[in-house]
Amino acid sequence: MKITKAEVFVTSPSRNFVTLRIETDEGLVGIGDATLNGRELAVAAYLKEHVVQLLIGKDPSNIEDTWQFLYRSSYWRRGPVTMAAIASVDMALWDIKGKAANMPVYQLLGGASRRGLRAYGHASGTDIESLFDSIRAHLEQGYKSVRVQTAIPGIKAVYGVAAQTQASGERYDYEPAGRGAFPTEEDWDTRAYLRHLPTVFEAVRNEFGPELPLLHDGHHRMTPIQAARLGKDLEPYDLFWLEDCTPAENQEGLRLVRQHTTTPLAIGEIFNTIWDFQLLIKEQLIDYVRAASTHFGGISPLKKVMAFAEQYQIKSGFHGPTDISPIGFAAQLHVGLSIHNYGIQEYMQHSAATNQVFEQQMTFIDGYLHPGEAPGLGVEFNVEAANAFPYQQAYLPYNRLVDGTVHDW
Ligand code: GCO
Ligand code: MG
Repeated sequence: MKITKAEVFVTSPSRNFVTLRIETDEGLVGIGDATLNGRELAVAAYLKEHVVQLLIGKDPSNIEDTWQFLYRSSYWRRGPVTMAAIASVDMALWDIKGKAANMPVYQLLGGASRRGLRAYGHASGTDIESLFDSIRAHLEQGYKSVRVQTAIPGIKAVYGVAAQTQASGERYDYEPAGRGAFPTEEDWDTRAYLRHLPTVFEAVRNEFGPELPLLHDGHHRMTPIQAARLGKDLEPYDLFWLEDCTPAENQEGLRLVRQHTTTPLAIGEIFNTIWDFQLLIKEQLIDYVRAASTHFGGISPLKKVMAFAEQYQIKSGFHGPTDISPIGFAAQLHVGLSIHNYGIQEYMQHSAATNQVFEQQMTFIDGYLHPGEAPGLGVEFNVEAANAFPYQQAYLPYNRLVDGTVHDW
């Protein structure tokens, strides 16, 4: 089999997605996700200008060889743009291999290790009542685990808290990428956050009882000592995890956090390679691997990092916001279904328009996800529908402190 064509599509049904579509001389088509929220066109250009021509004539069966070739021949390696581009090739080749074998990708990865994948959704509220309503709405949809994000008194806009209306029609609880020519500015005050958050978790536990797994995303905004304090203060409320409690670059800071708290930690949504996890896994400084197939070089490296993590009883918690396209999402469902050390999957739900462009086989039944039994990844890319939604410039917001200093968002 040979690759005869590789095309890059940028489409914006509710939000921007970058898709690689590979054709073979045997008529099989494979698709991959290369979406990098807010920097989409850089990846599209990387693929169009530097990768697509290298694929023509190659045997699509050689997934590992193609991955190593793209990674090592580029010399510079790593980085979100490179790794999202390589991820899309990797996924498309797994898709083709599955279709050639007439099997879903999870079968090629070793078969199913469980019946379905436990998922968590994003509840949020501007006050306790609206937060409770949001948690109840998630429970009604079948979610058995819920991420809790809340407004903070005195702060105007906080990451993860739903806007009042969803102009985009996206079926999720907040819009992290605003369209327009400049990122929107939000404000931040860590001391106010540290004071307020434990009171919210106390209220949630009192209302919903001890069983419900609760998660929280600190979104890189604390120093290690602040994160240590928060982890300690949240211990009575038994979190499933505290995510991105410090900026991920400062890995040694996690040692300090660990010394002070038994709240489980999840990190890695902005990591690009297995090497980014080396210290954190080896020293058991985290409990959950937050990598996303799309930003981590695809299915092949995700399997490898989870095999490494398995030696240390560290589980998966793959990044699954709606800025991962349904292709990237399906890719990590296949990995999640096959590995032994599966933990949980973030699941925000794509919009109807997105589901028109990416026709998914994936199911969400009674709180559990399954990638389906279709050969390959189980997602069809509708080119005509994609072309009806042209790219629209969008940026993630950013934070400033009260005195104007830029802060992690
Ligand atoms: C999460 C993430 C996202 C990111 C988003 C940026 O835990 O789902 O933190 O909400 O902010 O993916 O594009
Ligand atoms: Mg996060």
